[in-house]
Amino acid sequence: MKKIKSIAIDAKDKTIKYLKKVKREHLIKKYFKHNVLFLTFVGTCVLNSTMLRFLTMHTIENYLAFKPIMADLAFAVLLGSFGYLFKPKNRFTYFFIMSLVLTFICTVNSIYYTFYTSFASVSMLSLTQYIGEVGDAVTENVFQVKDVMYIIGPIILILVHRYLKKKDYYKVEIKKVRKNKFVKTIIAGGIITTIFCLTLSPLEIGRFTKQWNREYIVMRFGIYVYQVNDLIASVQPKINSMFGYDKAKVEFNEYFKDKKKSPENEYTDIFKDKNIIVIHGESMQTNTIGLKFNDKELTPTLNKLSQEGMYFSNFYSQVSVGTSSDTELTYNTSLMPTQSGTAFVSYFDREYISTPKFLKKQGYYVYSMHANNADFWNRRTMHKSLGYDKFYSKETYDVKKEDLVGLGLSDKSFFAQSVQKMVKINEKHPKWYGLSIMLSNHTPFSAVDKYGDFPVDIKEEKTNEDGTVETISHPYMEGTKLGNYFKSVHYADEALGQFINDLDKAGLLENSILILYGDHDGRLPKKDYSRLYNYDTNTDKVKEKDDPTYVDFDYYKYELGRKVPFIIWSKDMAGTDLNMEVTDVMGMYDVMPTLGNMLGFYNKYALGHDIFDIGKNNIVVFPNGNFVTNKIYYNSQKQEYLSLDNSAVSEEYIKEKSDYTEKLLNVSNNIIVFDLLKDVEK
Ligand code: GP9
Ligand code: MN
Repeated sequence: MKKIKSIAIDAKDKTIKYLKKVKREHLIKKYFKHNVLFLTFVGTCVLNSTMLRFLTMHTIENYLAFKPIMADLAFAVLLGSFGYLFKPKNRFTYFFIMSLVLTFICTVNSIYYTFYTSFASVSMLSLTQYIGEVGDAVTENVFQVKDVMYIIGPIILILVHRYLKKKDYYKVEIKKVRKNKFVKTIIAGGIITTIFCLTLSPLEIGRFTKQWNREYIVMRFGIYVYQVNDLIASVQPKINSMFGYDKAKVEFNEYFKDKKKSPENEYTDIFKDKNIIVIHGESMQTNTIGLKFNDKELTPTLNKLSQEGMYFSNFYSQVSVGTSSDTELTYNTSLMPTQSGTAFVSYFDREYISTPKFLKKQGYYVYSMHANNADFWNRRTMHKSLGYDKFYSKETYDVKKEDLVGLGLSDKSFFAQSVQKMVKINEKHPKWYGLSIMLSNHTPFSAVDKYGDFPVDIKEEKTNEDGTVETISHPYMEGTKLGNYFKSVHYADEALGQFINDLDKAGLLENSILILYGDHDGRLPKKDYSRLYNYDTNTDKVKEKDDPTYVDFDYYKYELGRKVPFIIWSKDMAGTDLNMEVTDVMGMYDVMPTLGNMLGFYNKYALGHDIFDIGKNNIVVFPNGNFVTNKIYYNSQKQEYLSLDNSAVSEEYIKEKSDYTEKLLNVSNNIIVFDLLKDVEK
């Protein structure tokens, strides 16, 4: 202890001494004087990057952002430090080349942003169609001043270099001095990087690794760090697919060799040639269906659809880090999310056998609609890979400020504008299949003032001694994240209700089938669920654990509570044979085979099953290795399970299902990474 104390005092003394020396000997002034070129390089790099953010994302946040400036500074200092390894007379050449490269990055991104309201990705360069698009962008945009003004960086560098040359600045330096300067500078760069990293939140780190929201990353990390990160993310899938192809192909052939199309069942072709309206219900959960607060239904529209249609009440999404995009992948292809990265961002250029492609072959017009930036989750590119004829993204919607809720355009406005588009589609095309991706019910569910009035408290009527009646409110879920989620869901449900009404008014429900899925759960805190099920109005607290009515909302309850709705509905389904509840466990990967049977197509390489074929024997596997059947929920990390039908299962059962899960996840990943569907007969 004493030793540590003395080291600390020693370090403090040394720092004070050093700072005094800095002051006495004017070291800062001297540093600036002797490192003019390096500092000019760093300054112009930061200037260009700041200018790019300023000219692209016009929000006050961006003008004042401190984090990206710090990231740019760290990057420029680290890159610039290598300049000291060169002899002074050659140093300018190094800085100049680097400056040109960085200027090029700024210019390309500036042009790209004008067209796509996002930033460019190296991975896209492998797509010829992308090059075509950027080619157009360049020719149409080349004279815009804002795109070429980044040349100011190299110009300043040349001017400073000329001035320094005149002043005879470039003195000979021995190798040791150069190395010393390099080491000191790179250490300084490392210190800035460390400080920057310490300022990052887990959300920022998470988004940085996933790289799907490019604007967000540039806003926090600056353009240079974004581009380096993008380069690594783009190269990784290439490296992954370089090794192991032969083994993967053998396993793939083995897996599918005996697979045969199941015999027809009573649902075969029932929806053939119908128009299909698919709704991607952002963060919608099954446990909201039927829930009431103060006698008011939380989700009247979902309640109605589930009561009148085919309701799959034991349905799970199977997402990994790619959340919304993972569900879109699995829904459309019956493949699982990839083990590293996300299919939408890293493997967009693979061959996919998808529902849109099958329906196109049947003569359908196939579209998708989402009022968010087209590059979110790389949808602009990936929806093409999945076979959609057209993606109606934010660019095709009128996004008014007053219509914003949460991440972007409100679901109400999105749906209202979508109906207008659908009317036109319906006029032009004899049959169509379209996906509407909702947005408002998105974490963090904090736009409470926009969701409308839906109290999640408990109101109680109390009769006073004088006979008057007063209403008292117990806060219950008010002010909790789950409470806010409920308000948000209520809003989304109302939007959905309006959409269905508007479709009906426009005559678009007459020959149509509506399909709704929740894309994943709302990732809500466990403790909020505990409050939901254990609230004590007398204390305004969660009941004690020893209370006989206490519900232990444990790991399994949480996992099982992550179910999402899957509903197939049409205007005239109520009261028919199709109006039913399917309670067998089902996953997003079972949708393609189930719908395929109803719509008249078959994908041999689907990993899920037609639920009406497999029924109670189904298994839903999750990307983390967990699985759920009608009998058990299995936690693969802890290698333990929860029985769902109160019967014990044998070790062989667990082993067989675990092996199946592992194999399926492996084959699915290999299909995507090694592009194994490229050569199969479709
Ligand atoms: C983005 C939206 C949300 O456009 O679909 O994606 P998520 O965060 O749910 O993956
Ligand atoms: Mn989502």
